[in-house]
This record gives sequence, structure tokens and C-alpha cells, in this order.
Amino acid sequence: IPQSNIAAKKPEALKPLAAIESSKRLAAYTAVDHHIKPEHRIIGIGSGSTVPYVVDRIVQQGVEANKDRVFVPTGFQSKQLIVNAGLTLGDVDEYLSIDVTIDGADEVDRNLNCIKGGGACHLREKVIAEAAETFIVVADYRKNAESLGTNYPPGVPIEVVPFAYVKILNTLRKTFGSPNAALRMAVKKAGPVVTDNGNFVIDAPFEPGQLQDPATQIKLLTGVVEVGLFCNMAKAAYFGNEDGTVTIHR
Ligand code: ABF
Repeated sequence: IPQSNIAAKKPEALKPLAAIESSKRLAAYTAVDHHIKPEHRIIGIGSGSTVPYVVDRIVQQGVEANKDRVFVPTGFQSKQLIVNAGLTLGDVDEYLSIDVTIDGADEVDRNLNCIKGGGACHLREKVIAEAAETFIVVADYRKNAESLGTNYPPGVPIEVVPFAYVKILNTLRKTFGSPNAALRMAVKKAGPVVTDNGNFVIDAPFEPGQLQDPATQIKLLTGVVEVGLFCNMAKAAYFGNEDGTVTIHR
């Protein structure tokens, strides 16, 4: 391929990505501006690709604003983000009450219910979200859905103990009406994805409207550690849009 053709194609190919990235940044910056106040001391930092912009904006609040703050991560990635930004790291064991947690999501419905766990961190994310007085979701426009199960095809992430995964998979397919439930494999299918807690993840797709009750029942299955459905938890969701606006659902 002549070099000139590659050069001509590249900007077009990159365009959607740039739009998505700037939507993530917009959502994150706006949420930080609205919710991370000078009096906040303990802040939960979620996982995923939108959260780095949350940390960026917090850092932009300045050294003085952050000097007495502690940041509690939801996993390995957010721990690295906090440390690399020069912020003070804390553990949920030490800080039972968090002022505000900001995290990403895979899908959010009009009632602020979320599917989370596409990054396999939803157990810790739920602990940190539950510990927070205010839990805020940040995402790009693709995550904004009328109801859950609409535009996140993999479905509900379910963290399971490895010993029990075949049994749980079978139950999800046969009894819970999710015939395409599947064990999440690592890139290039080298083996299963392993969470920060040493567990596996099953992704179980459900139809819109089918979700809430099955998910509660799934939690009761032996070997299920956590279900990536966050209901009635978020106080607000911020979605960055392609046109530079932010949609806020409360
Ligand atoms: C995290 O962010 C996860 O629960 C979720 O899988 C992931 C997706 O968000 P992003 O689009 O920011 O990567 O909170």
C-alpha cells in the first residue's frame, strides 16, 4: 500500500475513537467539578478507561486541594493511577466511609441502574460504591441506555469461584434463560480472565426487562461471588456526548 494512502486513511479511522475519548473526558471532568468538593477527604476511584480522566481532573484541583485527601482504589489499575498521580493511597479497611466514589460503567439505564464489570473489577467496585456517601457514574454516550440489556451485548458480568464455574454456567444457560452465557477468556483465548481476587468471570446476556430478578437470584447460587448489576446505588450519571454536551441523569 502506498504510504500516501495510509496517511490519508488514518485520520478517518481515528475519528470515532477521538470522539469517544473526548466524551469520556467531558463526563469525567464535569462530574469531578460537580461532586469533588474542597471538604471531601476520602474519595473512591473506580476502574476502566474513563476513570483516568477523573484522576486528571482531581490532580488539576491542585496540590493544596489534595494534600489532606486519601484515595481508595477499586483494583490494581486504579491503585496505579492514584500512585502515579502522586495522590495518597488508602484502603477500604481503613476508611469505612468514603465521601464520594466516581466510577465508570458498561451500561446505565434511566433509573441509574448499571451493568458493571466489563473490566472484571465489579466486586471491589461494589464494595467501594457501597461505602460511599455519594456514588457517581461517568461514561461516554454509548453507555446511556433506556433499559439494561439494550446496548452491552456481553451481558451481566458474574464473578465466580473457579471451582464452581461449570456448574454455574450450566445453571445460567438452563435455568436462568441465558443460553449464551460464557466464561470470559483472556485476549487471544490463552485462558480465562482471572480477577484481582483470583476468580473467573462469566458474562450472561439477558433481554431488556429480564434482568433485575434473575440477577438477584444469581447472587444466591453457590460459588457466585458478585453480580455486576448495580441497582439503586448511583446518585447521578454523567454521559459525555459527541457534540460536546453532557447528559446528566439524577
Ligand atoms: C468500570 O468501567 C467497569 O465496571 C466497567 O466495566 C468499565 C467500563 O467503563 P469504561 O468505558 O470507562 O472503560 O467501572
